[in-house]
Amino acid sequence: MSNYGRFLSVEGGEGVGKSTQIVALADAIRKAGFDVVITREPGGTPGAEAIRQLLLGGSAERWLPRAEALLFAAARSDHVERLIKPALESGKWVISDRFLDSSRAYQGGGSGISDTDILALHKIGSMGLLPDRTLVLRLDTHEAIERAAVRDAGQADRIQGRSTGFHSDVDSAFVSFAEVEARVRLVDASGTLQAVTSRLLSEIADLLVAS
Ligand code: T5A
Repeated sequence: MSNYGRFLSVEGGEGVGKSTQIVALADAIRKAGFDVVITREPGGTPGAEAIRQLLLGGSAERWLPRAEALLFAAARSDHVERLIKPALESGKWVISDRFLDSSRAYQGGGSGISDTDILALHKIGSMGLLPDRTLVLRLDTHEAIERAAVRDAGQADRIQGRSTGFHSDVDSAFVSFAEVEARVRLVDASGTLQAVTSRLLSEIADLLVAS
């Protein structure tokens, strides 16, 4: 393997523990001797963080699905060109809290934009960059809502606040990606923090050994 870094994305529904687990995952990868950059979507660079404010704030009807998909793709383009690619090229591991598969699941599975169109936007905006591994955390919807509600004191953003049916379509989309794409792994997010971290680590063990 060259000194090109590894790219991981962590995906899943709201409140399943992505941000919490990414910190633990990064600690374990650093202990194995690698530099790790943690980032998030939408966001990660000043331009993409500005687009994040447009996407997550305001009324539920602020954006229709096509405009929303374009804004996520524009934010991702800036994120990939200015942060993710340079970090990988300098040999660092990058862990992104959400990436392309969130657009495929939310704007695709949840809002009806075709997967072909989402992937076309990704090719234009981000040169089609895919993670080496995508870890999808899955948790019973009620438990996830409870975790997020405790953390946010009931203040949902404009996408988080959509219907249970929408979030269930999002989850089904993530499952369908794992059925056909080997890089996508479903990981049970229930139980203790440590139990979830060790499940995640076992899904990237081969990448750690090969690097
Ligand atoms: N979106 C994003 C799209 O529609 N299209 C796209 O292309 C992209 C990139 C982003 C929103 O944008 C949408 C998806 C989202 O709706 P966000 O604010 O970045 O939103 O938030 P989310 O990514 O949805 O994630 P959350 O912040 O809601 O939740 P996390 O990160 O999954 O969960 P976390 O780690 O904050 O944990 C939630 C709570 O649970 C506790 C934590 O301490 C925390 O309080 N917890 C546990 N409790 C018990 N046991 C465990 N094992 C626990 N693990 C965590």
